[in-house]
Amino acid sequence: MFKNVIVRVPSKTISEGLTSAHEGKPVYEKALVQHENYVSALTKAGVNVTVLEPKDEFPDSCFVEDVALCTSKCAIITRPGAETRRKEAELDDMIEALKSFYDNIEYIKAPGTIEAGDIMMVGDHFYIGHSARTNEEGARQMIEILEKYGLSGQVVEMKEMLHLKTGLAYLENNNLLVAGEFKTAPEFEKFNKVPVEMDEAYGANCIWVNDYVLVPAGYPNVQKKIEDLGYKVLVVDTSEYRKIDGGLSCLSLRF
Ligand code: CIR
Repeated sequence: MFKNVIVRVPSKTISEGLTSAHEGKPVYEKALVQHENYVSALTKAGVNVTVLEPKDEFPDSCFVEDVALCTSKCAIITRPGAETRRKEAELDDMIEALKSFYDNIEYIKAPGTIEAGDIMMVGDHFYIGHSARTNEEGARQMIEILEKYGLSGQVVEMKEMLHLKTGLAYLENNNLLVAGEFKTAPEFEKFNKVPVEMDEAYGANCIWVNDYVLVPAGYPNVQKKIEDLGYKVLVVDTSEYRKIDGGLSCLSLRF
């Protein structure tokens, strides 16, 4: 069960966020409303939500998932691979918020880079995508830290997606949403794989929160598959975040 979530209100500069999508620029006012609805859905799922202030100097800073990994034993501050995002991991208010929940705070150091959107937690084990943002040294340091706390990690090679969790979502109870290259990845054979088709690939970025699953609006086949597994679904519109490659998981730290 998750008790706590940390989010950051999107900045006025969100339209300048990094993107590979060709879907136009996010509309700030709309992004704000969608963020409020996201927080409401999380609250409904029974977690306490800590809301951090926006940081206009960092257009992507609402994607707090990338700057820390929150485990049952420690929080690990990452070192983002995207240069424009690197200093997001040094923002005092985030580090203070994490210190209020955790006695143990660890840090990834140069030349390691890692964004926690590349890390999927399955119990005490963590799958780490080796992506354009997460390098071998970042993954090595992360696994070393995890092992220090009795946790474990393994690297997953990937080529197509921005982050590991762009195409994977663990819904607990062995259920794993899989899209694109991860459908056939040997690492995930042991799971009950729920395939997400190409035309709804963005819908693979769902989050499990205490028996609810938050699903992005506009992906009816994904939604139905999740409902058929017996989960209560909360649909949240993330259209403005999609324009800059962001989704439901990226917008929060859950622990
Ligand atoms: C970026 O490119 O870094 C942001 N525009 C999107 C980050 C999405 N984060 C995530 O998937 N964990």
